[in-house]
Amino acid sequence: MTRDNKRWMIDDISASIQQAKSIVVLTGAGLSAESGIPTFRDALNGLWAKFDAQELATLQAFKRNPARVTQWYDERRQMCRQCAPNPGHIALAQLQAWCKSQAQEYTLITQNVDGLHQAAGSKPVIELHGNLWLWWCLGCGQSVEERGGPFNSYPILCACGGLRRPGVVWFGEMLPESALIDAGLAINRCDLFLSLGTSSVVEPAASFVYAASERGAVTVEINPEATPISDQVDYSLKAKTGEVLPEIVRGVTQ
Ligand code: BV8
Ligand code: ZN
Repeated sequence: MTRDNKRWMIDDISASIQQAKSIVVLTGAGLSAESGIPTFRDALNGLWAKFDAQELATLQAFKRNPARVTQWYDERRQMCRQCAPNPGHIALAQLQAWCKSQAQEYTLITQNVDGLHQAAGSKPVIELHGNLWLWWCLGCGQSVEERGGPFNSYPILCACGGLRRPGVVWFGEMLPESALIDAGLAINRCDLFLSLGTSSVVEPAASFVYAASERGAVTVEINPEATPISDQVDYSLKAKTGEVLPEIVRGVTQ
C-alpha cells in the first residue's frame, strides 16, 4: 500500500476516533511484535520451532509433560520481562487518556499475555487469555503472581504438593467469565471497533468485530498482512501498529 493511500486512511481513522462516542480496541500478538516478542504463530521460529504452539498451549500437553510446558512459559515470561512497550502500546495508552479527558468511552481488550499494555500505562486492560505472571495450583487452586527471574527447576510445585500451571487460557478452555462479560458489554455499546495486530483466527475474540459491525460500529483493522476480516472491515490499513498508531493518535489529540 503506497504512503498516500495510507495517509488518507490514517486521517480518516483519526477522524472516526474523534467522532466516536464509545471505542473498543482489540489487540493481538502483532501489537507486541515490535517489542521483540515473537507473535504466537512466529513463536515456532525460536527454540520451540519443532513444536506447534497450539499443541503446547493445552491442558493435555501440560498434563503429559508439565516440565516442558512450564519451561516454555517460563522462557516466554523471561523474554517478556526483558521487552519494553513499543510506540504502539504507548499510543494506545495516550488515546485512553485522551478519551477520558473527552468523556468518551474506551475499552481495551487484549489477547496478549505479556502485560505490555499495562507497562505502557493502559488501565484497565481486559486480558481475554490471562497472563504469564499468574500461576495457579491444580491441587488447591491457590493463585500467585510471579514477576521474578526464571524458576530454578520444572515443573513448579505448590506448598500443597500440587502442580502450578501458568495463568493463561489454553486452547479448549473457557475464557475468564468476567473478561468475556466486560468485553461483551463494551462491544454492544461501541460505535468504533479497532482490531490491531491479530490474525483474527482464534475464537471467540475473532468474532468480536462482527458483533460490533452488526451494531453499526465503524470497524478498522491494522495489520501488515491480510486476515479473514480484512475484506469485512470499513478500513483495512496494511501497516505496522508501532508505525501508524502514533500518527493516528497525534491526528486525534492535536
Ligand atoms: C474457547 C494463551 C470455549 C496461551 C491463547 C469456534 C468457536 C469457539 C471456539 C473455537 C472455535 N473454533 C475453534 C475453537 C477453539 C479455539 C480456537 O479458536 N482455535 C483456533 C486456532 C481455530 N479457541 C479456544 O479454544 C478458546 N476457548 O473457545 O472456549 C469452549 C471451551 C471448550 C469447548 C468448546 C468451546 C481459547 C483460545 C485461547 C487460546 N490461548 N493464548 C498462550 O499464549 O500460550 S491464544 C494465542 O493466540 C495468543 O493469545 C494470541 O494472542 C492468540 C491469537 O493470535 P494473535 O494474537 O492473532 O497472534 P498471531 O500470531 O495469530 O497473529 C499475529 C498477527 O499480528 C498476524 O496477523 C501478523 O500479521 C500481525 N503482525 C505482525 N507484526 C505486526 C502485526 N500487526 C501489527 N503490527 C505489527 N508490527
Ligand atoms: Zn496448591
